[in-house]
Amino acid sequence: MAAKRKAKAAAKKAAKRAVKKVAARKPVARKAAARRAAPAKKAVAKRAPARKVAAKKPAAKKPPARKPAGKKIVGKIQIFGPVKSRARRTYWAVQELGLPHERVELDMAAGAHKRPDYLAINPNAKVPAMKHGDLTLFESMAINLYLAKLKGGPLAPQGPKEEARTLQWTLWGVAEVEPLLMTIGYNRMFLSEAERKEDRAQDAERKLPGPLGVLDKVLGEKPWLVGGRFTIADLNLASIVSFAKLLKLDLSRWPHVADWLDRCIARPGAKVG
Ligand SMILES: N[C@@H](CCC(=O)N[C@@H](CS)C(=O)NCC(=O)O)C(=O)O
Repeated sequence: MAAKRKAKAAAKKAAKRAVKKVAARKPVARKAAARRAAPAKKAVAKRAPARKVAAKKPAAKKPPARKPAGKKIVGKIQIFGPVKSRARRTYWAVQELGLPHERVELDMAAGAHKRPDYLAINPNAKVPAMKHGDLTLFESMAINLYLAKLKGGPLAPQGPKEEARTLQWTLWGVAEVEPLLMTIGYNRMFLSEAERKEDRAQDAERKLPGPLGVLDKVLGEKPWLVGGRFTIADLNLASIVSFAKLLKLDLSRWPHVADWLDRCIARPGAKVG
């Protein structure tokens, strides 16, 4: 029995020692865990500033404010004509192209476009006209095509095929659409009541579905006239077709034309004031 008690007491002691050992190991385990955690903390501490630097980098590399792509222009560009005239389409072009320019808003009511200094620039006594270095130009569309080519970039035609298509739509607008809209405009708006002839306006309005139907079909197949992007061809033609809005003509019969026109004139560059 005594031997049994002795053995029991020895077992108890051994168990106590074992508990002590574990207890003693706990702080060690805690320390080890702390040590294991420490490098992690250090790594976090190390990574943190690295992350800060990484976050700063893109800010330092921030791209400059988006400028329209294209060549740098040398020499002063002057555009002659009031905003409420065909000069508006040229102001639209220079704004779209991001070209620095000077506006010379002639007082046409006072006959500024008939004075010798202006006639030296445009002998037709009409606006717009443009001066760039030793080049003087009249005809709004010629001016716009020159400016687009001068600047280059996405608004300008890329290659002979795009150039031909740009000319096609620009000349077509001037020849097929503008005279009809002008006839309506003169006979319903610009001429004095006594001079207006409503039958002329109606005749022009009857002819309008011809060209606008052609344009509607084309724009039903693609969003823009040339090269799948907004170009000077869209700007030139939209500047003509938008005259229909001023005349309050209903374009809903040509939904693709109406949609395209809205997209063109909603562009920030089209806001000429
Ligand atoms: N085809 C010319 C037409 C120019 C034109 O007729 N402009 C009008 C103003 S929109 C003008 O200057 N008219 C002279 C006048 O009213 O005396 C162009 O597109 O530049």
